[in-house]
Amino acid sequence: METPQTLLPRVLEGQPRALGRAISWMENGHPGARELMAGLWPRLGRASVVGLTGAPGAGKSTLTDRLARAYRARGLRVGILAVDPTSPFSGGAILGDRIRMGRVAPDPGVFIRSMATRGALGGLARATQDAIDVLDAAGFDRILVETVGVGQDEVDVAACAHTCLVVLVPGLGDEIQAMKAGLMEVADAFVINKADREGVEQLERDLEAMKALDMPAGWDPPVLRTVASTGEGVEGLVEAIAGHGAWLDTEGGRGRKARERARLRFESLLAEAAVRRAKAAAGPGRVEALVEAIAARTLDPYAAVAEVLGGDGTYLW
Ligand SMILES: Nc1nc2c(ncn2[C@@H]2O[C@H](COP(=O)(O)OP(=O)(O)OP(=O)(O)O)[C@@H](O)[C@H]2O)c(=O)[nH]1
Ligand SMILES: [Mg+2]
Repeated sequence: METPQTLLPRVLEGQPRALGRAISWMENGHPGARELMAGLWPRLGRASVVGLTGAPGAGKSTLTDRLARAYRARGLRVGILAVDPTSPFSGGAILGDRIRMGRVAPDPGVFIRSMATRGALGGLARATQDAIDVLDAAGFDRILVETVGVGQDEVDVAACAHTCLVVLVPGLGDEIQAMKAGLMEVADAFVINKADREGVEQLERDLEAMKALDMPAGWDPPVLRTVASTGEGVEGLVEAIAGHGAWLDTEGGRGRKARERARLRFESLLAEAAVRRAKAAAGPGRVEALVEAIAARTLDPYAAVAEVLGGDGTYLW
C-alpha cells in the first residue's frame, strides 16, 4: 500500500509512476494527498511555468513539443501538462506518438501528463496547480501547460503560469474579439503561429492596435511569429520567454508574481473550503430547500446565504 511516506521520496526523485500517482491523488482527493502536498511544499519554487493558451487547433501542442525539445537541448528537464477538455496530448513525433507507440525509450528528462478535465476535485485550475507543484518539487526546470483558451477555467489556468503565451493564428477574423474575454490581461507574449499562412501582417497590426488601447503599464508583451510545424521562430520564442523571466527578476516582479499566485491559490481554496463546510454544516436537505425557495422567489439569495452562514448577510455587500 502506497502511503505519503513511501510516495514522497519517489516523487522527489522524479520517478514517472510516482509523479503520475501523486497527480492522481491530488485530482481525486486521495486521503494521502494532504500530507503529500505538505511534504512537497518546502521543496518547490524552482521551476519556471510557461502556459500556452489559444484557440483549438492553433498549434499549441506542436509548439509545446518544439519548446520541450529546445529546453531538452539545453539540458533542462521539462514537464508538460496538457489541459484539454477534448483531446489528449498529441504533440510532435518525439514527445508524443513515438513514446506512446514504444518506438523510442521515454526520455527521463520529460514527463507528459494529460489532465483529467472532468470531475477533478475542485476543478481544473486547482488540479493543474497541484500538478505543477508535483513537477516543480520533482525538479523539473520548465513546466509547459497547454490549455484551450475558451473559458474562465483557461484564464484561471493561465494565471498559474509565470509566463503566459497566447497563441494566435492569422486569418481568423474574430480571434481578437474572443481574446478580449480576458486573455489579453494574462498575455506575457503573443505568438502568431502558422505564420506560414496569409494574414500575419494584419494580425500583427490588430494586436499592436489592441495593445495600445488595453495594455496595463509594465511589461510590454512582444508579438512573435512561429511556424511550429517546422520549428521556425521557436528559438526566438525561447529567448522571449527567458526575457520575460529576466524582467520578472529585475523588476522584483518574480516576488510580486509569486504573491499574486499565492493569493489567487489561497483565496480560491479558501472559498471552496468555506462553501463545502457551510454546505456540510447546513446539511444537503437544507441546501436543496434553500435552492427551491430561491427559485420560487419566496427567499432572496442573500437571505439564503445569511441563513446558512448566520448574521444578516451584510458581509456580502
Ligand atoms: N501550416 C502550419 N500548420 C501547423 C503549424 N503548427 C501546427 N500546425 C498544424 O496544425 C494542426 C493542429 O496543431 P496542434 O498542435 O494539434 O494544435 P492545438 O492548438 O494543440 O490543438 P488542440 O489541442 O486540439 O486545441 C496540426 O495538424 C499541426 O500539424 C504551423 O505553424 N503551420
Ligand atoms: Mg493540443
